[in-house]
Amino acid sequence: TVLVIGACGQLGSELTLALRDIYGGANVVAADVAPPKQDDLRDSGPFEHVNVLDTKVLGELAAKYKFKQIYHLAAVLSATGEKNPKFAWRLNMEGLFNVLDLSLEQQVERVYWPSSIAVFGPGTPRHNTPQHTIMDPNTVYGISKQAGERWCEYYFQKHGLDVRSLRYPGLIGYKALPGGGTTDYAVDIYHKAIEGETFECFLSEDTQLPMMYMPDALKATLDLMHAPAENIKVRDSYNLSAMSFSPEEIAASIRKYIPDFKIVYKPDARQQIAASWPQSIDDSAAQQDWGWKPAYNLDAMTADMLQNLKRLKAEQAV
Ligand code: VAH
Repeated sequence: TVLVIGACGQLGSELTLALRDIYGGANVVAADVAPPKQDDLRDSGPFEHVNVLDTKVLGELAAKYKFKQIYHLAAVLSATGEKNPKFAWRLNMEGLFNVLDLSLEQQVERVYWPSSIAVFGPGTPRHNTPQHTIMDPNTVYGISKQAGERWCEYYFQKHGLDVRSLRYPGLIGYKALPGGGTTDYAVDIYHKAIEGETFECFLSEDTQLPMMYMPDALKATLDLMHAPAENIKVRDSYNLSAMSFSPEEIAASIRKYIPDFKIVYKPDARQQIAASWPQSIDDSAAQQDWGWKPAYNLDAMTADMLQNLKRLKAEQAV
């Protein structure tokens, strides 16, 4: 059995469905602090109410289902974390410790835990950021991801736990609205575009950020987790990349499909967070160790996003 913690989030809701396609719905338990909103997620397999800070419930679930794999995705993201620093640190770190310790106790075979380009900071080389380089994150979220990477490598080296991790760029998908990320403007922009509304962007027009379309993020996660253990040379977290773009570039891509789309720029506190992150990432280690290769560029993502959002809008209109 597979456990997905944070299964109702932006990544979790799509990863749970992908895992259920592979392992069978009944064999993938979706766990979160709130039940699924999407029908396909709710109807495709078991759901359990889990707060990752509650070790008693985690232990009971592990005894009940005998998990072979755990995907621990629950976290407070960058922008929200700056509003609640102490809670973000507690949830992100204690949640990870609970999952790492549970996995050791229950002999879980493989654990997945997402890191982020947020582990990099103002002192990090911003172009083609190397796999091993300066990491001086200045958000609580980034600090928790940097510390979490160290602990994952520690549990692998000291206890032999097969825990694997990817430093995701900003993730964009049409199924679940994201919560509290600095890159989430790139999801909201598509929703506003199909509504024919002017988009108010909270980042400045030239803010280049590494980004990835959800199908690529799912492929990378599953390719990493299905690779033979001896191929996994990086045990803190792999750099991962697909594309980089700025708000004005994604707006231009949208205008290829919606010519009268309008955008205005009103940078807020999230501009400082974005300015501390890399503009592009060197993911050659992931390419070499487990054959990583993205499929979507900006225009392919825009075409797919707009087509699916329009379809969902039409379905909901009936
Ligand atoms: C965030 N979407 O914005 C997340 C991600 C690289 C960004 O970590 O916080």
